[in-house]
Amino acid sequence: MPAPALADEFAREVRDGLGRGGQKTLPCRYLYDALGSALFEAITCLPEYGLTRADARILRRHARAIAEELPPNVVVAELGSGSGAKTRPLLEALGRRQNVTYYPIDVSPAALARCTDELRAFGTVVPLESSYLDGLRQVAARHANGETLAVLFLGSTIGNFAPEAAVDFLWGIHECLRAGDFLLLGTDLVKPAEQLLAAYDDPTGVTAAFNLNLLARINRELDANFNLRQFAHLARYDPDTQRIEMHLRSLGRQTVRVRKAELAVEFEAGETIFTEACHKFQPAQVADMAWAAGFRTAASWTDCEWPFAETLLRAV
Ligand code: AVJ
Repeated sequence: MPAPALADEFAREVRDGLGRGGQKTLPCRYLYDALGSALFEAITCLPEYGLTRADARILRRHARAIAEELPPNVVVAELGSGSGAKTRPLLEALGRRQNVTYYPIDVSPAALARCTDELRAFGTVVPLESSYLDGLRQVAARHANGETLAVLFLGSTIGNFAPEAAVDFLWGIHECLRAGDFLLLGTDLVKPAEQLLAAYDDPTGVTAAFNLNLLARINRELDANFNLRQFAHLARYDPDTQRIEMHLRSLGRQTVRVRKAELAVEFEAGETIFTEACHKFQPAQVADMAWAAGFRTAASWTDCEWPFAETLLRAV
């Protein structure tokens, strides 16, 4: 008999991911509840995690050059704006020549409130509390003739998707655009494995806390009984797929109950839950991925201190 449908999407996805044979998984977007988002902000301050600083550095150093690539009638939408701090220099550069409308799209109302405060001095901020593509469809519906849309998808969040899913997602963005609209895509580039492992398994344990909080969230929201001390954070780098994998490893044999998912899960000692993949890119792979989704590269900027690329793509 098939399991009954669960009303709650989170419960359903937890049951799908943990209730199966083979590799157990959980979707990485559930890492970002209020505590998870705060822990991610802390990760961005870690000396070992250079990604966010590289992203911000490029946007700061090249804000004018990026603005010059965009036409004067541009409106800006950002997928997963967070606090908006990284975007500020670009809006400032655009704001010098025109009044810009900026649509931050985020699932977190707290992030949107901070972002609106941070950026309202530089343009008309219209926050949208929504998932990425739903939000972008709302922007597209308001998008007037004669305006050019520039979508920002920063921070290498695209790296969370498997390669095929990344192309599908970029197609999803493309469907909301017209020919001549832009996408500014941030991608973390391949770098030595030791550097990546340190970034995703920092000695202070902030990333471990970020990962373990996913189990704590399941305890809180789905009435589960994970003992967090019986799981350990694990980060590994697979050079073939060019990705960091984050897992939670069961320290012993144990059974965990997740009441709202109507689930009892058994773990062998050493068995893992795969919680997040962070793909790294060669510059040519970014262009290929974008090409496969209907975009052409208009310009790109890279950071040498922490290899990272900001690529401006044009929809065809
Ligand atoms: C927010 C998805 C870009 O992949 O580096 C940081 C998330 N996970 N440390 C990343 C993350 C562990 C981050 N992204």
